[in-house]
Amino acid sequence: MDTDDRWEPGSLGEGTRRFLLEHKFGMEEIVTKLNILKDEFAHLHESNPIEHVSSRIKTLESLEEKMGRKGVPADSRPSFEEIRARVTDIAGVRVVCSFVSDVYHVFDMLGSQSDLTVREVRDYITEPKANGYRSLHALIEVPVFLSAGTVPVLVEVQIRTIAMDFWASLEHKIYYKYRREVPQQLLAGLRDAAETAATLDTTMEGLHQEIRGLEPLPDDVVRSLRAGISSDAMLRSSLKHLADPLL
Ligand code: 0O2
Repeated sequence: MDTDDRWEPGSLGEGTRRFLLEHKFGMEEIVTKLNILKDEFAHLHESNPIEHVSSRIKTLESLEEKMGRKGVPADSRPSFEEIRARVTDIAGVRVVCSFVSDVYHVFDMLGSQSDLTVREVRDYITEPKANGYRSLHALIEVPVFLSAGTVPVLVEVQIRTIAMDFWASLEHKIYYKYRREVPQQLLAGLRDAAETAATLDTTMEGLHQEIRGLEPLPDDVVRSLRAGISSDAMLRSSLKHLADPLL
């Protein structure tokens, strides 16, 4: 095995560049697929299960830190195969949806595409982490077609609601601010906030299902929605109309 097949600590040698580029290409394939679905829903359907899509490749620093945590420290010069097997979120894509049912719908639409293989699913919605974290994680393998052949690349796709995303962003900031030593009081506050977010998701899902079973919304409500009125104001307005269509 030559040096190009092994990790060089803190360096962007040719092997490392190739390794990270492959992940970037895999990530871009998945993002394109999700954006196609998002556009299709925007143009051809009444509602869109995808609010937004974001993506990132781990930085060298963050990847080396996680390699250390996963038992393949950078200074042991692990092979790229070893790193790939232990660190599965080098390429990450995040999909934010309005409703919990949309999370599973998006997962089904992506996971059933014939060129993708779902390697693993971690459902932290059905079984939230002890700290309150909720999200659906899927490790998806995508073929990347390069000049020398096809490389299978693993991409971690995280699908969550707006409420789950709001919670996770704040928790992530707190976690790093306190360098993983978060005070007990804050941890308890975060767990409570996670419960509140889960309750909000359940309530919104119920209202959403109820509204979907009724007449289509009037044009002025749809226009307000497209203009970006908050979902809370939107729901109140829609419900007011549905309660009294002459209003
Ligand atoms: P970053 O900065 O987002 O890249 P783990 O050992 O749990 O860290 P593993 O085994 O890969 O990681 O499993 P998992 O559960 O799929 O976690 C991978 C990623 O999910 C994390 O990447 C986070 O993005 C997100 N995640 C998992 N658990 C939590 C959590 O409790 N809070 C928040 N805010 N995000 C979480 P990184 O590398 O930790 O971080």
